[in-house]
Order: sequence, then structure tokens, then C-alpha cells
Amino acid sequence: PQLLEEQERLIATLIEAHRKTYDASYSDFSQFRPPKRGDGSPECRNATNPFLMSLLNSDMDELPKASASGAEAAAGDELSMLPHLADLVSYSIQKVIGFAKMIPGFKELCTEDQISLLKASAIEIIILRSNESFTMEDNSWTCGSNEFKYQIGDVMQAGHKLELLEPLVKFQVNMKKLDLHEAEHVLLMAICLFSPDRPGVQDRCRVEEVQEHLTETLRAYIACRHPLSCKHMLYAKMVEKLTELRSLNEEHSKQYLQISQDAVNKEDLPPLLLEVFGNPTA
Ligand code: DZW
Repeated sequence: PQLLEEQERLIATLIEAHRKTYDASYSDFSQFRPPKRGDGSPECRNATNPFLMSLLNSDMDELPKASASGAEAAAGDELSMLPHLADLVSYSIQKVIGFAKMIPGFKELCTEDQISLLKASAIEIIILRSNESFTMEDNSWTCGSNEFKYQIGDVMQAGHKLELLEPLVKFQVNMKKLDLHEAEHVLLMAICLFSPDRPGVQDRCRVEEVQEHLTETLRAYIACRHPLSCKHMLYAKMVEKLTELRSLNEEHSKQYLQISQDAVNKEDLPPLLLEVFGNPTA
């Protein structure tokens, strides 16, 4: 097959939508609540004994009065990266919404279906778009300075566990190895969004129609633009990624529920995040 003019336009629209919503300079990250890394400092290593620590380290022989210094300091240490991660993800959801609104066919869906699609795919699209900041050099998401260079340990300090993080990093490595063109990258995100089988979707046919149009465009693009040597099975490998995303999504949901129940400071989770991933206390 060859690319039709209409398919060319669709690709151009998606690339522009992505560029408008993905700031590769990551200059907004300094507006998030700052990352707090348990850096192996004495306070951190002894987070389980905050009262003993403060008595040993001061000349006073009384317990600190403010309740914030005790139990909360210990618990807050556990989830020390949560405020930063929550702000990063909330910000990214806003960008994903902006991207979705620029995809032909999205705005024509009823608001309920728009919400169902976004709720179900938000984490998957964030996983996909984050591949742009991921580097195989040290398996980190590098978003500018060292402060915004994220490794597995950082996400664990936000309360996530290896059952999610190990396959997540593997996924990122395998995505990097596919070495997708920008056109393929944005088409994959759009295809992921327009999945008719998400819970709550009313007008499945309309969603499926758009998705089929997107997948047809992806197949045509690979067939005529991707170098012969590496287009082998590329479409099939990309479809496989969508399946892997479903299982990462499922594991994320479980861990998110746990984190949102554990979080002592409910302000750690911004309202948009609670709306998209669920609010267990609501
Ligand atoms: C502590 C800071 C570590 C940040 C590492 C982010 C890597 C990444 O359950 C929640 C809602 C509390 C948190 C959900 C996130 C679970 C783990 C996860 C991390 C899942 C998907 C992606 C990541 C993404 C990295 C970036 C983005 C969010 C992009 O939108 C922008 C840039 O590429 C960085």
C-alpha cells in the first residue's frame, strides 16, 4: 500500500499535536513539588526511629512536641518522592488530554466516551510518551538536570514496587530498540487511546472506526517509509506493545490503590490524579 494524501495529513496533525503537548526541554518540571530522595543520609537511614534520632542528635532531653516530626516524618520518608511523581503524572495527564483533543475524531465522541477512553489509557499513553526521555545508557528517564533524572529507586520511593517497575523498564528498553519514527510513535499513542474495548465505552463502533483508520495509516506508513531491513514484523511488534501496556496498566492500578490508601498526606495526590485513577476515600 502507499500513503494517501489524507493519511499524510493525519500523520502531520498527530506529530504537530504531540510536539505542542510534549516539551522536550522539560522546563516546567521545576514547578512540581521537588523530588526528595532518601540519599542515605542519617535521617533517612534511621527513618524508623525518628524520636530516638532527634534525642540523640540534640542536647534536649524531651521529645519534640509537634506530631509532624515523629510518625509523619517516618511515613513521609517512605513516600518521599510521591508529591513530585504525582505532580509529574498529573501534569502529563493534562498534556495527554491536550494531545487527545487534537486527534481527528476524538472531539466528535460524546464527553462520556472521551472520559472513558482517557481514564483507561492515561497511564498507558504516559508510559509510551515517557519513552522519549528514557535512555538505555543508564536505564533512566532523563529530563534535564540530575534533579530530574529518574531511576527505578526513585519510583520505589513514591511507593511503587518491582512487580510494576521491572517490566516497565524492560518495556522501555524494548521500545527504544524498536527505534520508531516520530510518525510511528504518535500513531501508536493515538491507537492506544482509541481502544473500543475500554470499560464504559458506549459508541464502540465509532471508536473502532477511528482506531482502524489509524492502524491502516500505521501499516501503510511502515510499508512505504520504514527501511526494508528493519520493517520486518514492526507492525506486529507494535501491536504486541499494546498488549504489554494492558498488563502494566493492570499492575499500576493495583499499586496505585495501595499507595492512595497508604498516603498519610492526602494532599500528595492532586485532584486530577484522583479523578483519573480513582479516589478510594470518595
Ligand atoms: C519519583 C519520580 C520518578 C519519576 C519517574 C517517572 C517515569 C515515568 O501511581 C502514581 C499515579 C502515583 C504514579 C504513576 C507512575 C508509575 C510509574 C510510571 C513512571 C509509569 C509510567 C511512566 C513513568 C514517566 C516519565 C515521564 C513522563 C511522565 C512524561 O510524561 C514526560 C517525561 O518523559 C517523563
